[in-house]
Parts: sequence; C-alpha cells; structure tokens
Amino acid sequence: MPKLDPTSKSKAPAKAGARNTDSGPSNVVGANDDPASMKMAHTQALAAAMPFNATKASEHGFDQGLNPPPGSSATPESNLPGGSTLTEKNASEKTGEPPPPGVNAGTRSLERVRSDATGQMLTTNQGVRIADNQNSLKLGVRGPALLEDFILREKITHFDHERIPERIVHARGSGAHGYFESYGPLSHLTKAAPFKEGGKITPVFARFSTVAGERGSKDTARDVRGFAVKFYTDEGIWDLVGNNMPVFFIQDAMKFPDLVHAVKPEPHHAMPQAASAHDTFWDFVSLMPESTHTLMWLMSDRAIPRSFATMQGFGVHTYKLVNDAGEVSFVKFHWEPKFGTHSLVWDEAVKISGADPDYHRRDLWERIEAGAFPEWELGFQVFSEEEGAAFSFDILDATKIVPEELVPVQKVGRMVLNRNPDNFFAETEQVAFCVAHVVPGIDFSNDPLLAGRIHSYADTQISRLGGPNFHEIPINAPLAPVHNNQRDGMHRQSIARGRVSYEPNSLGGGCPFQAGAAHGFVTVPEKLQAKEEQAKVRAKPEKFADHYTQATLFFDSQTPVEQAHIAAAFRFELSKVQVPAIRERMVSSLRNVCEPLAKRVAAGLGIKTLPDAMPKALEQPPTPEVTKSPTLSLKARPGDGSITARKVAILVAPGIVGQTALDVHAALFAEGAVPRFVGPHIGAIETADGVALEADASFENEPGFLFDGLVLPDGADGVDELASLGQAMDFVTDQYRHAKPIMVMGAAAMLLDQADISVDLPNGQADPGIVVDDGTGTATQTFVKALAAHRHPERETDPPVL
Ligand code: HDE
Repeated sequence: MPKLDPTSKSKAPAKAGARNTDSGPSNVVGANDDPASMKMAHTQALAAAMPFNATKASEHGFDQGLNPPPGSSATPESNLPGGSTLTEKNASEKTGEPPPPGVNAGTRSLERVRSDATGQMLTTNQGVRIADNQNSLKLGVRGPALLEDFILREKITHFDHERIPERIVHARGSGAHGYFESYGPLSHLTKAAPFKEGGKITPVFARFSTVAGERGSKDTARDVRGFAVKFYTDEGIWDLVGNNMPVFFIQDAMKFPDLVHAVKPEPHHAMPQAASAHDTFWDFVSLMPESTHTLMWLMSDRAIPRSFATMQGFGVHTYKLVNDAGEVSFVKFHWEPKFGTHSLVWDEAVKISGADPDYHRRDLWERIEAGAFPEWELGFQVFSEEEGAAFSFDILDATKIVPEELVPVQKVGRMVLNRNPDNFFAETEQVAFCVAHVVPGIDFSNDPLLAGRIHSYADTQISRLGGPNFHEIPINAPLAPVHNNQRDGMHRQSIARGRVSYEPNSLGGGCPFQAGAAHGFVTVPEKLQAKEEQAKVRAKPEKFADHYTQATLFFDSQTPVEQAHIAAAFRFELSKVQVPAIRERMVSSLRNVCEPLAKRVAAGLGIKTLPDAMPKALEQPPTPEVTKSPTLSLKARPGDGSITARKVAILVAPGIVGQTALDVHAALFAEGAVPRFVGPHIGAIETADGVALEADASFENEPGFLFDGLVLPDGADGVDELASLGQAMDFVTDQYRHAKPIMVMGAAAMLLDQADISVDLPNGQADPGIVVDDGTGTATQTFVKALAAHRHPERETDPPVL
C-alpha cells in the first residue's frame, strides 16, 4: 500500500474516507498514489457512466420480449471497482496469481482436478503425511484407543459418508468420454453450437443405464436403456437425455411417479429387483393402454441389448430447432450405432445376469480400452409445424414415433466414445444430466411429458448431489464461461470477485450483463391460436387417445423371429403375475394390437377362452400413413459387417491340436474379435502337437453364454476329454440354443453329435451358423461371416429342444 503523500493535503479527506466501509467521502477525488481512493474514484466514474437503467424500457411488450437487447454495461478505468479487496494483489502460493480478466477458472478442463498418487506419500485430507496407516493410536499396545487419534477419526468419518443417494430411476449405468463431430454446417436448421460447421468437434460424456434396477442390479435385465449425452458446447451444456427406445409408457408427467412406483420392487417385500415381471407393473400398464406401444418395444429384444454399443438411441420427444433467422423446425433425435443393433436372447440374458451382472459395463469399458470405440451417427428427422399438424398422430405424444417412411432420418454427425473415466464415482455417478440444459438453437416442444422432465432433473440433483451447486462438480461444469449473480449454497466452489451479486448494477459496470437476443437463449415465441389452447385445462388432445395403431405398426414391422420373441416375453412376464385378472386384462388389451399375438400369449398362459378385447378410448382412429416400417426391426441395422469386439471361445483340453487352435485365434484377433482359450482350468494345456498353449479362462469362470461365438478344436484326445465334461457340453448347448455361430474343426464333430446338434436346420437346409472345417482353408473366413451376422435364429424352436 503506498504511503499517503502528506503534500497532497487537499485529497486527504477523500483518502481517509476511502478507508471507511461504513460511509465514504462526501466528495471523491482520486489520488493516483492511493489505491483506496482510486478505487473509490473509479467506482464513482463507473456508476456515473450509467445514470439510469437503459434497458428498462425493453422489458415491456410482446415484440420486445422476442428480441431482448444486450444489457447496458460500462467499462471501468481499472480493475479496482470489480475487485472484492485491495489486498488481492498480495499473492501467495495458495491464492495464486489472478487469472486474466473475465475468467471463471472453474470451467476449465478436468485436468484441474485430476490427482495422481504415483510415487507420493500417504497424507490426511489436510495434507499431513501419515506415518503409520496400520494402527490406531492407543494407550499402550493393548489399548484403549484414544479419542485424540485425528487420523483414524478423519479416515472413518469420511468412510461413513462415502455413499450418496442413487438415482431414483436409471440408478444402474456406465459412462464414457468422447466427442461429437459435425458433418457439415446446419445453419439453415439450427444455430446450435455443435452444428455450426463441418468437422467441428464438441466434447461429450455419455451414460447408459437400465431404468428400474437399483445401483447394484444386473445389467441384462429386461428394461428400457437410458442413453444420455452431455455436450460440452462452446455455448454451454446441451444434454440430450434419451432412451434406446423412441417411445415412452405415459403421455403426461403427472403419471411418472405412478409408473415408476409400479415397476420398482413392490413396497411390501421389495421384490423383484430390476424386473417388470410382477403384478404391480402389469396392473398399472394394463390399465394405461397408452403404454401398449412401449410395451411392444419392452417385450422385444431391444430390451436386452448385446452391448450399449449396439443400441439405437432416441430423444423420444419432439424438440425444436431454431436457426439464426428465428425459423423453427420440429425435430426427433436418433442415434444410429456403427456396430449395428444386436441383442441377447432371453435365456442368455438370464444366465449372464448370474455369471456377470456387469456384462454391459464390462463390455463398454473393454471396447474403449481395446480401441474398438463405440460410435453412433446422430440423425435428425425434421418436419415443419404444418407437416406435424397433418400427421395422423400427435407429435407431442411421447407414445408415438414419426415413421422413417414419413420423415427420413438425415445424418448430421457422429459420436465416438474414446476415453474411459478415471473414476466411476467422480464422473459417472456424479454426472447430472438435465433435460432443461439446452443451448441457443434447440428448444422444447409442448410435449406434456417433456414439461415435467424440464423440472425434474435439476430438482433431483439437489438431494442426490447435496445442494444447488452440483453444476460446479467438475464433470458437470461447462467449458463455456459461467458468470451470474447466483451465490452461496452448500459446497460452493467458485470464489466470485467483487461486491456485486445483483443486476441491474452500476457498481460492477452492469456486469455480468444480459446477452440479448443476438447471443443469448431466447425461447421460441409461440402464438396460441386454437380456442381450446386459450384456457387452463387438465386434459389431453384427441389424437392422444389412439393407443394401438402404432403398437400394431411396431409388431407388424418385426421379422417372424422378433415377433416370436415378443410373444414369448409377454408370456414370461405375465406368467410371473400372480393375479389372473391382470393377465387377462393384458391379453384383452393385446387383442387390440394383433389377434394372433393375443392368442399366442393366451395359449402360453393357459387362458382357454380369450377375454373380450379391451374397449378403446378411440374406436375409429385416423388411418395411419404407414402400416409397415421395416426400419423398426433390429435386423434393419446389421452394422458395419465387422466382428469388432465380439468375444469368441476356443475350447481347449489336453490332447487338442494346438497349432490349429492358435491359427484360428490369430485370424480372429486380426479381424478385431477377442478370442479366448477356454479350458477345464486356466493355465498350461498339453497339446497333441506339443505346441505351448495357455487357457485364459475356464468353463467355470467364463461359461459359454458370455461368448458371441464358439470354436471347437481338432484333436481326438482333447475332444474326448471335452465330451466327458458336463460344463464343456453345456457350453456347446448354450451356444447352439442362443443361436450363436459354432465352428467345428476335425475330430470336434463328435461334440456336436454328443450334444445332439444337427448341422442342418429344422427345415433341412444347412445351418449357416455352424461352420464345419472341411480342410479347404476357407472355414475361418466363413466363420467370421457367420459371426458378423451375430445370430442364426433360424434354428430356434419354442420351447427349445436342446
Ligand atoms: Fe427420466 N429421470 N424422467 N426419462 N431419465 C431421470 O434424473 C423423469 C423420461 C432418462 O444417466 C432422473 O438424474 C421424469 C423419458 C435417462 O444420469 C429424474 C419423467 C426419458 C435418465 C428423471 C422422465 C428419460 C433419466 C433420475 C417423466 C427418455 C438417466 C436421476 C416426465 C427420453 C440419466 C436423474 C443419467 C433420469 C425424471 C421420463 C430418460 C428423476 C419426471 C421419457 C436416460 O430426474
């Protein structure tokens, strides 16, 4: 602090006044040698530059509301007025050097908070090195333990509070970092930051989840999967919080707690976990016929994906795109997986849930670590308000799709997930997606389900993440600058400089000032025209009453195998329902979707006489534009034809021919698959040709249903050994039953015989999923093709014969 200049006597009162915080000098005269009075003088000049609130007039009237101006601001003569304290320049190692003006250091990359203990000593949370991490402090070696032991107490206290509430829905999940790359400028459609130019990269964090199960529940439950993507755009966070199915069970947020209570474990005994196959779920949905379309998806194989990387994603609701000129289009968001849409079969999903409850988490992690990065293209279905109004269904109804035959999907970019999190809790558990996080260029439709979501997501974080500052948790912090007048709250991290935390202000030169229409988010204006839109009412639009047309569309668009799986899933789920009236009610509802389906399900449930079809809310629904949409079948997206990341078991036992097994292994690995030698035990296996070979998995620790394909090796003694082992034969049977490809080499043909497996399909044709090595050298490539096709369901029978 400069000393007072005794010669500048005339400024002394001002200087002295500037040292008081309860009142100031009556007349501010700046003295260049005195920071306090300079601050006072510069603040006075800044405040005087804003003699009135220049934007006040713009707050009034409809047209002004559409086009708010930027807030008025004034630039201070120095950085003194914006500072909290004159002592800020007294830097220490802790306070650091000031960042450049206008910077909020809390929004920088995650590197600012990553920690690395490599080569470091253990410390307390206060950074005090811990000499002994084995013993608590005791009076003598036999105790008693002392209250003074601050090291033990800190450690235990922290441990006691390690858990946070799990998500009320979507508790079980897994996530990864990556990027979104825009294919080209989309300025004619939207001004949203990620789409501004071709090749533009926006960092993302994606999380996939099941809905109903608790945080520790199995991955392969029959359930909808969450598909949430956080875009860290340069204009703020955009969260596209979607699912792997394009429709939802209910039409109005009012029913969401009811739906979730119905599907979650029943309240009296808290069972079943992560399952919809119980009374309360089917009681609710059978009384809510608008659920029927989503039930068709839920009973389809979409609900038991092979991998997060092989699921489609959907924004579900209709959103709006807005361009620079303020023109609005409606949009549905789609994610299309590069590796195709592939699913499990139910028997397989059930078995996997026991052997590897982390199946999907593991798969996502392993793919990324192996460099087989999951990838999706983002697609837009764009239509105008007029087009939307003319559709036979309501675009605000989340139980309806817009068929791709009606509005094609245009690909606008791709998302690649190329980095696993460092820490599951800090990133995947603490990430807070929020439907209300949109950026200029994207806006909401009036979907009443969406409206409830806009509220819910921020609200839930307040109890889950412990207060209103969850946006400051590093994974949630935007990369775009954050400046506002929100202050305080639990766990506040940012240290706001200055005395101003309100707007309008002149003491901070009006800052942070409102961005105005040119830069800021302006909600799309919407004029309500129809009479029924001009009064408050609790009701739904008429078109929402068509509950069945699109359920039928979905079912009719599936392949016969998919239809059979849907029927079997209804049969299974409803067979778990204890109250017959609920089963029958559901069958009566299915009669409105498809009579043969209802009959098939009824037969499976032992219902001899079909109940009457459920009365419809809308007896004469409008004629649909599309009655078959092949893109709704999983088969429509086979993927890139590769076998990237597919797991293949090569069975081994003492006496197999080692070299051929190694050759197949090498060939599969070269194609991007992950082959493993699986034997009666891990470790060295003696081969017939003396080639060194190690089994990396055993029949016990990695059973057959965890693999996408199976190779049975040559070598008579080895094959005999395998044939004598029940677990090895289960391996073979499961692969066959789950319609997966099997390659048979030389002597191993005997294993098929022993398992009663025919190389021909029930219709007499050759089973394309069983590749017998005929010695011509082409078998491995044929097997690779069979593996790329993923499954060979032509061999399936219901019930399975094997
Ligand atoms: Fe959610 N949903 N949801 N939801 N949802 C949550 O937010 C909610 C809905 C979805 O990986 C919660 O942070 C309401 C549809 C995903 O962290 C909560 C309604 C769709 C995730 C919530 C819906 C979703 C959530 C629980 C009806 C597909 C996981 C924890 C009005 C478009 C995000 C949380 C993640 C999570 C509320 C319906 C997708 C409670 C009120 C429709 C992917 O806020």
